Amino acid sequence: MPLLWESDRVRVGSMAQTVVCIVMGSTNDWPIMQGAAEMLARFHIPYEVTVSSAHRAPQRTAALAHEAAQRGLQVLIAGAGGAAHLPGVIAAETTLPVIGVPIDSSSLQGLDALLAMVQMPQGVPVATVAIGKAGAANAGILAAQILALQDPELAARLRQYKAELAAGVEQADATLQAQLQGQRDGSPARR
Ligand code: RP5
Repeated sequence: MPLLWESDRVRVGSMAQTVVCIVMGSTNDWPIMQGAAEMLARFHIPYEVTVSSAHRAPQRTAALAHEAAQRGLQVLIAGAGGAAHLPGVIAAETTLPVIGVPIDSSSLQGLDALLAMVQMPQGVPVATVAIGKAGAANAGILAAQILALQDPELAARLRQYKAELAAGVEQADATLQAQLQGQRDGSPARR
């Protein structure tokens, strides 16, 4: 029997097994949630993307959560805005780790979604990241870090990413120091 959501999910990645599912409450969340997808792609993690809604499609959401583990998924990333129950409802139906991304799609700029996700009751955690784009990217990184516990090659790619972050700061500081030196010398610094 096909899964409720089999028909319209999108799979990306070259490895045999899709291990992360990105779920979002609306296709309108995709411009933000794309940040999670980009991070997963950067770390060569096969993922799939689908839309579901705790409120508009509760049965579809429950089926997604129920079937995730048996389909081989290992981490679920759920983004939603407003009264954002999507990650919490998914977390209620699975023992897989669930990462929640609050989307700033309402008049409260995502504060509503953040509180809905982070204030889960004891027993049903949602690993809630920052509101919006930074949070979506961090969700992808966090998923990679969870998967890297069992994958040394992925762990190495994460170490390389950290090294690139550090190198970026070194480069930014070098540029700043050159600019400041140029100001002190009374001449514009060359980049
Ligand atoms: C939430 O409601 C979605 O995650 C979205 O952020 C928000 C608005 O959805 P649309 O009305 O734009 O589809 O369920």
